[in-house]
Amino acid sequence: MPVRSPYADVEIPDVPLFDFLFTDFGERAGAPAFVDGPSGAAITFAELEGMVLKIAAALSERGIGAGDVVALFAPNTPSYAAVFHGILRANAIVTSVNSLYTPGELAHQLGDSGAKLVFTVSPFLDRVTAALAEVGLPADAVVVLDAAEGRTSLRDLLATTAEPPAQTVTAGDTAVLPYSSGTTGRAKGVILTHRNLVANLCQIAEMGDVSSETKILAVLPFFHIYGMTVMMNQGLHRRATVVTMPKFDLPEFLRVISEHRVSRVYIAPPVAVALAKHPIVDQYDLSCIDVVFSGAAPLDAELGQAVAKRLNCTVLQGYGMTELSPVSHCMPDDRPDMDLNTCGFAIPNVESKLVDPETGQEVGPGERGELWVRGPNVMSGYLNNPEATAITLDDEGYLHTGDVATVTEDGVFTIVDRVKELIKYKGYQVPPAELEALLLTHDEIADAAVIGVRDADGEEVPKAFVVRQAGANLGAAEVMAFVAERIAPHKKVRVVEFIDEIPKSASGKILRKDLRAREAER
Ligand code: AYL
Repeated sequence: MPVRSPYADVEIPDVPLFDFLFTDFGERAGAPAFVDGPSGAAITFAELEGMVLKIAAALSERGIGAGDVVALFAPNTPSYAAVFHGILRANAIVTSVNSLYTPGELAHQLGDSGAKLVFTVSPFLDRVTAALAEVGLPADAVVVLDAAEGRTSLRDLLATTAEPPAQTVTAGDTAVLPYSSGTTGRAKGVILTHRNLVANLCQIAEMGDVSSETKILAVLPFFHIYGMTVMMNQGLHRRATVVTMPKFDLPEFLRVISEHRVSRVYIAPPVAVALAKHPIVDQYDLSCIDVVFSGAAPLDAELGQAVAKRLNCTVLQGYGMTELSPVSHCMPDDRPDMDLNTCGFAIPNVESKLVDPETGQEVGPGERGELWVRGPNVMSGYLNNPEATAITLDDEGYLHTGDVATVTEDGVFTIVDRVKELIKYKGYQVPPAELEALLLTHDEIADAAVIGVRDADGEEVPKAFVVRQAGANLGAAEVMAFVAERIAPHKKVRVVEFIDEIPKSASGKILRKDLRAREAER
């Protein structure tokens, strides 16, 4: 029997995201919706709505509308939110791009998603220009959020006198295309509809105490679904204030929390290490923090407890996946006592199953099984990739997560392992298939396989097993440098081992489990 959420189902309004979020701000209209952490510059809910409508009007004037994809390649700032919702309000689709991507990675996402226009910031223009040329898009298919000589800027769009277009999208239409490798292969566009995003906001509203009193810190990027839904859009939904930071830097992070009196901090586990252990933390008044919420990779429970004790706050953990919009399981605010090894309960409207991958049979409480999730937050599929969709979503609507979990009689889930290829470095996805394909382009590499291993600090890092071409004398440093020059820093190969042969199945698939077993014996 599937495990139903212990929470009562919530109603999911059948409306596009704009209609769901931008209604009746009431007393909050003049309150800050987004504050730029470094500078303190704020925009109110009413100002944000005004910007969204102008951006929609200007995009519509430029011929962007239903079905068009627009890329957003920028760090977290208040204007990120305005552009994001402006694109949706123009009836178009946002593909959010990792701001550390190289031109090649950006070009891949632009080409694959069919993006027509890129919003970015001036320091990223070199990479954007190279990527546009690579995919054959016009060099002027760019809008900068700040300002750059000879470039269309956000300010230009906001100056339009046109009216916003009629809203023609409906809840079932695609809203965003974030990229995820899922259980296998390279990064793919994850089709999330307006309904998916609205649903996840309604679902998480039942779990967390986020209100107009809350100040959310958004240092995790809005381009990733965690930042997009849980910080940017949840903040808007609950009429909270979201304080943005363009990048993580520990002293600046602590200063922004303290100065803006942030009450709710969303993190990935590596930040917990700093909060628990770094001496500098004591130099800041962090008494404003009520909740530190960790997701995106497994949190070490002792570390979580150390953070709770040091900051005198509640520490919570959630589980999610881009394909789940992203949250499916989390701890509620009113259970600060929960075991931090767990990910809490299935959120409202979510059904979960744990399935033995060998037998396909559902397992009972206490037993390990692959986590399958069904609910209104489950993606509709991968863009232009029916094969990947078919192996991930089954006929009954369950998404097969590739994560292994256990559940108690009370419905508390713990993630215990991962059976998919995916590696997570500091909470970011590293698809082994992408690194393997890249390694194979090196003249002196005959074959390669990549798996996740633990480094000395217990962090998961990508390790490449490399077979040299006959006669080649390539070294580990050269392999790492070759990869590092071509991909974003979080995907760097951090360990290399030369090997005679990559273990493969009869059908030619890399036997990652053999490589993992080999690692375990070391
Ligand atoms: P993606 N414990 C263990 N593994 C986790 C956890 C967790 N708490 N959360 C995410 N993962 C892993 O698409 C897991 O392998 O989305 C999962 O399949 O970048 C993969 O990360 C998904 O990676 C929230 C809000 C988590 C957001 C998220 C992060 C979504 C990350 C909980 O409440």
